[in-house]
Amino acid sequence: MGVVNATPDSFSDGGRYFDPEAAIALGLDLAASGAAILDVGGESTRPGAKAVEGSEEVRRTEPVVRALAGGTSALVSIDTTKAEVAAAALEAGASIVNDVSGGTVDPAMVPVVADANALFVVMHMRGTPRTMVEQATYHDVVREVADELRARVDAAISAGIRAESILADPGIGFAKTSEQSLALLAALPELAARVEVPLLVGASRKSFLGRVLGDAPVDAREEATLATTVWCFMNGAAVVRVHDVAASRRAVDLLDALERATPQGMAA
Ligand code: PMM
Repeated sequence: MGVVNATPDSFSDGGRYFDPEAAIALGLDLAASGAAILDVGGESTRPGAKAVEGSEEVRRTEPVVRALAGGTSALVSIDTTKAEVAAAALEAGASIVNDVSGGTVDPAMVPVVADANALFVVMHMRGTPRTMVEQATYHDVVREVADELRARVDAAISAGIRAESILADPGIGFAKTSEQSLALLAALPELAARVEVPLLVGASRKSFLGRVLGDAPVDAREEATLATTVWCFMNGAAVVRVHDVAASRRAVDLLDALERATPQGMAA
């Protein structure tokens, strides 16, 4: 899954793709680099980021979704917590709704996804991006995140979304300290077993990587991001959400070749 942020204040790309034409060009480039999914977002989820009106978020994302759904063979995902934004994107050709609140911010979200028969990414967070930092308190982060995620998955199923249409995401960096994010990544197989739906992981360029690397800035986190891609796929994740799709794609091609290798060294 390649990240297409149509926001003026994203932490990772500093609003470079705020202009819809630039966001569309980025999405086309990510698809050409091998992204199976393009995740279009119009509201920054940075800790403390300013809220955006639904109408403004639709204005930012809808033309980008329409162009990418029509212009690539990748699936298009809308990264939003608002049902109004999800509905506009689904109408414009999106087939996945990626909700960082797991359907908890807007009660109308799950019915919109169910009615459209869309895929739903249920991410784990506590509070909102404005309040999440002080809610990173856990006794057993893996067990608690798994239980809270599973509860959101169950709520989505009860409200009419098919279990086969749901992916769960531990929400790396969302109401998690760096140590808690690392603990969740280290325990991906256990998390997958507890949540019982395929996992999506978004670790790309996040601050816990900077912390591990001795306060490395965003533009010095690419190799560590690549290590998370390899780690996630070797530990049972179904999808990774990344900015540099070409690099992750090349790493995944190698993993695929290793998986196909025969003991005799014959071409499979
Ligand atoms: N991270 C961000 C935004 N949306 N969605 C999912 N499902 N998982 C994530 O980890 C996630 C997300 C924040 O990162 P960005 O500003 O680079 O988009």
